[in-house]
Amino acid sequence: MSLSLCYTALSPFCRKVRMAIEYKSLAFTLVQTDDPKKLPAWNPRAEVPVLIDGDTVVCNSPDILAYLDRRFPERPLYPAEARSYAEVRDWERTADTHLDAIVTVIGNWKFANLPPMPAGLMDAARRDIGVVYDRLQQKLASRDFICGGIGAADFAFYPHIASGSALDLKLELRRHPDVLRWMKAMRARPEGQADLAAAREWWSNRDQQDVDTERVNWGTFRLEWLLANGRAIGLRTQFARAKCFGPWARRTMRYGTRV
Ligand SMILES: N[C@@H](CCC(=O)N[C@@H](CS)C(=O)NCC(=O)O)C(=O)O
Repeated sequence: MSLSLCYTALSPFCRKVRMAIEYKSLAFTLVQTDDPKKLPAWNPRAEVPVLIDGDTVVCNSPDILAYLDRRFPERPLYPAEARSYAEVRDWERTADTHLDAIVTVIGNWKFANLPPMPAGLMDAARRDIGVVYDRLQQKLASRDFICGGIGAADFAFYPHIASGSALDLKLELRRHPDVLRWMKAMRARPEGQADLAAAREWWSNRDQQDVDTERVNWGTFRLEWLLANGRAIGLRTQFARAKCFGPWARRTMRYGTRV
């Protein structure tokens, strides 16, 4: 039974999962859509990625990676040893929550029909992302991959940093030389090349993409970061007009249900 991945080339979470599947050399089909209504499997948060493996549907990228490791143990994404596993999860979670919050909130202004970006938000993004990049620089100064061997932490960080750079949240050559070295090495790998090609293809067909620019997925950590920086940008109105989306519309559905 082959795997299907519900995917969009712009989502860092989809890109992480795709890179992990390619790292494991697994056969898979891409179901590409930017419109959650077209997903062939139900994710109550109306989010991608979603992995379909026969009758099994897995949502949420760290859960997908953990599933892949159990189903296809070769070329593991997580170490078996407990402390090392906790360390990889810590870094992956930092990418999925903290880094994603900054990059996606800024990215929402590029893709969604929102009021003008509040003054100072870009500076706050640069300040906060700098702290994450400094930690990463310390880590990568003495190694090739974030937690030793390549794995979930690398595939989680790479797409966010690449997207951040396209949004003017760049690494600094003097401050983060080893993160830049690692980015270059990740991009040169087959998984990085496939990721780059997918992003280029998406952009070259921008006019035909089915992105809904009216509805925004703020997500928990993104909202937290926005509010921590004192910006509510009329969220109440956005929710009232159903411009924000999430699981609330179909509360009774279970994760992982086939449509
Ligand atoms: N925690 C989820 C986050 C997934 C997520 O936020 N996906 C976004 C794209 S980055 C999404 O599907 N948003 C709805 C949309 O783009 O239509 C994961 O790790 O998979």
